[in-house]
Amino acid sequence: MRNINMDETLVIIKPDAVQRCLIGKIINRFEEKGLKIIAMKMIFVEKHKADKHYEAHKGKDFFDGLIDFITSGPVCLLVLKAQDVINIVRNMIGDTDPKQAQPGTIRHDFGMHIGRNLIHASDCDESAKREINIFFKKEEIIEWKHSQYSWIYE
Ligand code: IDP
Ligand code: MG
Repeated sequence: MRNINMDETLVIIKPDAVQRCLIGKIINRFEEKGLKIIAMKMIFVEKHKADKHYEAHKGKDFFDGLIDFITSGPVCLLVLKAQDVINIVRNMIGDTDPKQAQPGTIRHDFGMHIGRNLIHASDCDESAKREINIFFKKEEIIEWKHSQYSWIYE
């Protein structure tokens, strides 16, 4: 296996997916793909953290509903690490609107409505760093050697 540049992304399994008992199915997709989980926890998102996480959407008509939704029940947070992980995970979750998302994506396969789209994933490296920082302390990130790497990467 050559030396591979690894990126990190933040995933939030949102309150609708938790309530619908989809945590396992969603995490399973990431594990089967070959992505490494380097942090994971269940939390209630505090309002100030929700505001910070979604600050780019402040002022939009769906903002208040979005903050109510993301703070309405527990979420499951993951940090995933892999080569090109940000694009890979965005492709795996699919379009923001489950009605537009391609079959095989998480939002298509499990979702019906843009306001209940089950999952968040960072959209670029800058967002990933900012978002991971909102939800995880440095000591919560677990660096470990994935024993299958030589079977996942050339
Ligand atoms: P993304 O999650 O695919 O990156 P964004 O445009 O960044 O999509 O929007 C953030 C979140 O805001 C979406 O995942 C969804 O939960 C919510 N959202 C976006 N647009 C709408 C809308 O038109 N109605 C209700 N909720 C929306
Ligand atoms: Mg976004």
